Amino acid sequence: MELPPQARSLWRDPNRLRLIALLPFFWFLFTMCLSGPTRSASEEAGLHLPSSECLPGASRVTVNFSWTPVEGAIVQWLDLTVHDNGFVPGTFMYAGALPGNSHGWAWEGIEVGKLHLWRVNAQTEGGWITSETGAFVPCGAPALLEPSVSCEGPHAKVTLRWAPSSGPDGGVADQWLDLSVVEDGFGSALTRSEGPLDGEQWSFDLGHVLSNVEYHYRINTPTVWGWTPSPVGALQADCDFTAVLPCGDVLAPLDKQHRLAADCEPPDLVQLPASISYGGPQRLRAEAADALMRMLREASAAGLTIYARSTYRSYQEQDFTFNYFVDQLGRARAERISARPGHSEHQLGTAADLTAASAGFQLSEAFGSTAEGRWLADNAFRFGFVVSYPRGKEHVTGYAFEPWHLRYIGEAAAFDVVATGLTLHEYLLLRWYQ
Ligand code: DAL
Ligand code: ZN
Repeated sequence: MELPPQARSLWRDPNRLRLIALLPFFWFLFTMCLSGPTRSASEEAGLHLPSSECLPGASRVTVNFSWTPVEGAIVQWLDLTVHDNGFVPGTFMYAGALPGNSHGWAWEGIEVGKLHLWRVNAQTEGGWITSETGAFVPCGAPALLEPSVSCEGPHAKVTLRWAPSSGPDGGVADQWLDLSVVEDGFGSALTRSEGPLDGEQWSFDLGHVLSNVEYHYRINTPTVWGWTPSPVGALQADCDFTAVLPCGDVLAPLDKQHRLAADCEPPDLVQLPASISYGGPQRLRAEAADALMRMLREASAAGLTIYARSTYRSYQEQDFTFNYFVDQLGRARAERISARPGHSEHQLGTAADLTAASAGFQLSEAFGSTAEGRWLADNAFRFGFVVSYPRGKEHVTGYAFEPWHLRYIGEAAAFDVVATGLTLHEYLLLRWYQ
């Protein structure tokens, strides 16, 4: 290509050539002057995800904003808008003028569940720099309300209720219900999760087998901070679907599935002699009282002094006893050592809790290792008594080992129990339903 004469001379001039070589550099300096530093505004004023405490049931929370301030900023303004209105002047809130080097601000009273946009403006020598825009939905954890439980025929129906946290559009946020039989066991294989739920309650059928199991539950809502759970609630359907046994039968298979009516009282209670009673007057049905006195007389002849410490207990007394243990030890432990009202052999008037000085007059496992406890384990059947809750049989009887608790069933039946090696519970059930 033929160059014009001037151009040709330009190309030949070494000084001009040097100038041309430097042109990209001049261009770079020029653009820098016009546009400022090449680092982006968001790098200058980097926003960090706001954090907020999730307050159950709260409609407003404090949100902590933080960012990286622009170097050399003179003053900064934090803009906040509830709707995506593009920060149109006059429609958004702001916190200012914040010091140039400030990098955080706690903003109180921000509404939960709504989409918020925010940004930081920094005034510098070179003008205003605006950060990128951040978005978040403040977290208000759902609050649990009182559940309702009803016992309908063979079913326990439970309705869990809660106050949901609201979603970005003011509606209900995504919610998941976690249900667990293990306290704090959410996330385990035993957790059942239902969702997404868009209401304020959820009903389910516990059936009757699980009606006496304690459940733990919570509502979980996803937000930009991750899952925000409600506090954990506990519930138990106290439905009694157990069979009612006739009153006054010595061989009634009383257990966790069979009970006596609340007004069932033995017809022939007699008071035991004070000499074998501990902790106040003790009463048993006449036949059982007679057998007990014979048994303790023979123990005494063998040099062992045994006392009756707790004998007949009415439905109301058992109600008090069971609830005392629930208060003291919690329901799960109470269920292992105490019968619910209507389910105790003590209401039959044929069960006696026995103890001795060697066990400190306590009803404890230690009694089983005393000479008196061992003698009873070996000899009680000869008088018609059986240890109802033997060691190592909790999975069968439903109760922990009680070496002190003996029930009178008559000599023939007691002999059968020993001969078969069954627990009293198994033996009586077999007899009852055969
Ligand atoms: N301690 C036994 C189980 C009762 O309460 O009858
Ligand atoms: Zn007892």
